[in-house]
Amino acid sequence: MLDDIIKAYNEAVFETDRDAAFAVVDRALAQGMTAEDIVFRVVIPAGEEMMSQITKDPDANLAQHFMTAQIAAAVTEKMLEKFQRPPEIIGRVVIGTAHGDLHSLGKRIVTGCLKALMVDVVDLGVNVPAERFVEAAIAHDAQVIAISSMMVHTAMCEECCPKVRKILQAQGLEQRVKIVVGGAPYRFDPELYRIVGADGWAADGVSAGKVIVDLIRQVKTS
Ligand code: B12
Repeated sequence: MLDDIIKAYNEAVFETDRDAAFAVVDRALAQGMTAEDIVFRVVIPAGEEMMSQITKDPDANLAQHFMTAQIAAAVTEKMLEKFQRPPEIIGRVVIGTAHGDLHSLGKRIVTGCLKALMVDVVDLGVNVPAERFVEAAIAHDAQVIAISSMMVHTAMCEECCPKVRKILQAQGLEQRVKIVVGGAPYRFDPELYRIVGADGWAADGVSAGKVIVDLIRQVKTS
């Protein structure tokens, strides 16, 4: 049964057909599959499968990429209500697009992937000032600040990630809150994250999930 469900769910997300994906989930529940298995054995592997397809095919469709993450987030939210034990939330992230940057698609994909990994996400939107990132991280007790930049100047400008680092430093928060960055400029220069003062970066939504979960664990065990 699991194989059929995985196949049908993958087909639905590859077709960017949200209704079909939910129909597969309803069928799986009706056949006795648990909400936990749907998230961990169907939804998360489907995201990984999508990423590996995209990596192999440079012309892969942005709509498929985007919808996989959005469907994953929506299914996960629905399944959380049905978990037999309250879901164990791994940690919390505040995410936003850097000061001066209005690009939002990448951030939304990362958010979808994080929700499917049981990471609580506070989305601050686009064009977020450095101070707001830090205030929100403190207010929500988040372990990670995630900053998306699609333009070189919104990755590097003094008001962007470098300022978040300076505020954390000045307030003695560097062990309590880690910074992760992502977006096109970081893919062109994989060392750029160090230059802007981040603790990590990731090239796509699925690897963002892994990097962020590692940073959350680092904070929690320090
Ligand atoms: C769509 C788009 C727009 C849309 C944005 C719509 C929206 N709601 O997001 C609109 C039309 C509004 C737009 C506006 C502009 N844009 Co534009 N835009 C793009 C375009 C075509 C695609 C960006 C995108 O959505 N990619 C798809 C997503 C899924 O990919 P992604 O963001 O990289 O995200 C993935 C990873 O990077 C990573 N990731 C992303 N964020 C994060 C965060 C973290 C923490 C982590 C870990 C990972 C991570 O995971 C994501 C999912 O896998 C790019 C070109 C390109 N091919 O990249 C130009 C591009 C980014 N834009 C560009 C420019 C110049 C502009 C404008 C200045 C144009 C203008 N003259 O007005 C304005 C800027 C407005 C502003 N102040 O922000 C330039 C930037 C150039 C540069 N070197 O800096 C680009 C590169 C186009 C180009 N070749 O010139 N844009």
